[in-house]
Amino acid sequence: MAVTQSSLQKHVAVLAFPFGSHGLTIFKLMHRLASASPNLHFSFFSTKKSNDSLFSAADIPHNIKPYDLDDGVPTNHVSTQHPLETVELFLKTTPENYKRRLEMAVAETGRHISCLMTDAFLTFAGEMAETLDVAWIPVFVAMPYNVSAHFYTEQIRQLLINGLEEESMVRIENQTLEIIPGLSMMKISDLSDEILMGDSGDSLFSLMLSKLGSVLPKASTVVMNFYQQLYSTDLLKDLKFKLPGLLNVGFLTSQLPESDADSTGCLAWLDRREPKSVVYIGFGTVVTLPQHELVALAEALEESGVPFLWSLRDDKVKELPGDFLERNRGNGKIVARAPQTQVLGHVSVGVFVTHCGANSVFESVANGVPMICRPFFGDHRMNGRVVEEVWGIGVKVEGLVFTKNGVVKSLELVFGHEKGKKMRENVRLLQETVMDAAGPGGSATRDFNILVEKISRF
Ligand SMILES: *[C@@H]1O[C@H](CO)[C@@H](O)[C@H](O)[C@H]1NC(C)=O
Ligand SMILES: *[C@@H]1O[C@H](CO)[C@@H](O)[C@H](O)[C@H]1NC(C)=O
Ligand SMILES: CC(=O)N[C@H]1CO[C@H](CO)[C@@H](O)[C@@H]1O
Repeated sequence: MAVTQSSLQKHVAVLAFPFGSHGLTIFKLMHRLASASPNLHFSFFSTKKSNDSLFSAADIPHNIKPYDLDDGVPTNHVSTQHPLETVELFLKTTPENYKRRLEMAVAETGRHISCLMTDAFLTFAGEMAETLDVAWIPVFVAMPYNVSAHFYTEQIRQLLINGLEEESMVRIENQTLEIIPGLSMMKISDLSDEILMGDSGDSLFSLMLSKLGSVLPKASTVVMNFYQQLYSTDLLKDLKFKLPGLLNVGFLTSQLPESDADSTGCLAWLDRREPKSVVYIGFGTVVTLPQHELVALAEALEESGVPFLWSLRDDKVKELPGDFLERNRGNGKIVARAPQTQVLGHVSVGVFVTHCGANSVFESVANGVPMICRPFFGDHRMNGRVVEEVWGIGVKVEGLVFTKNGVVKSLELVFGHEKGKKMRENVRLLQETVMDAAGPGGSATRDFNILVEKISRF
């Protein structure tokens, strides 16, 4: 592309939602865009904590500059460990914290913002873009099934209210969402508390998400961390109708990092195992397993005798049964943090025990690894439903909590049963689909190139 004066002036502001793997996801997208568009300037806004981990890699393109946001946590604050606590504190400071830093970036670079690319959860960004008179590009990092539930929140709540009048809550939980395009396989109990609570909940997070359905259609371009081929027909049709500027650029976090350093020794350990024999266990950064489930999981691993690689923080390792580590040294490895994409890409890994966060599911699919799901909150239950019933590439643990017997059964199913064989076959086919779509000439590559083109014109 020829360097023109106008493209030299462009300044893309990227606003991260700095929780879970949201920050990493939009960072990865920006990284690819910045490499593809060396003449554009990118300013990235996230908290210091998030910036520190994202910008520690060596290969940051020269045209990206990070800015630290106020995280809203008061000094001397005593944490309650609730996963939404820091989110709420952060949201209290928005959008002013973003606005202050945006002004700083404009002053520093001498360039006006040319477009605002943000995590789609930051629903206030639509208005910010309007004020700045620039295009807004929301990036949705969870599954499209999740966005659909936010388009039909009113209908879902009505369904719940009608149901409650006639039946008890226990019966309602199994009611399916047939009336919602693309969600017929979901049950009421799969939905998140944010949706079910309605406006009665006073959380800023719920309030922000409740605006998704009304603000997203105002954006001329909406980016999904997903592949067009992986939608059900109904879901894609409905979302394309609501969001005509939908671009499916593919999974953003599943690409392997440049460095192949193995500081934890996980990969060398995996090298010594049989192909597809190892259970990999990892619950991301937000989920904490209660101790009784941790113990049940450990006992199940020991009982079934399968080799395991467990990503577990040091403070949780202390909660394991007495000499568990000693007894299982030959068969298992525990590390504080495993390099997940590389681990899932290793031939020895046969199954992933996961909370079913969207990026974990995507990384598993991209590497053709079936899953055992233990959903916790947010979109996990919906994702688990997709994994088990829509794609047929995994199983949820019995009762949705870890018990020794439940885990042993799930492991037997995946490794020994005819159903497990079918899951591996299904996930291999999905992996191929994803590789084609991400390859040269694939649909995700095409949509990414459209995005590159758009941001240089806005
Ligand atoms: C809902 O479905 C689950 C799983 O199929 C079942 O165990 C449970 O008994 C059902 N609940 C009711 C009230 O029918
Ligand atoms: C969509 O995902 C987010 C992130 O996990 C969650 O907070 C939200 O409640 C989900 N929505 C639904 C309907 O599950
Ligand atoms: C503004 C800024 O650069 N903030 C942090 C982002 O990440 C880098 C690299 O780790 C840190 O040094 C900065 O403090």
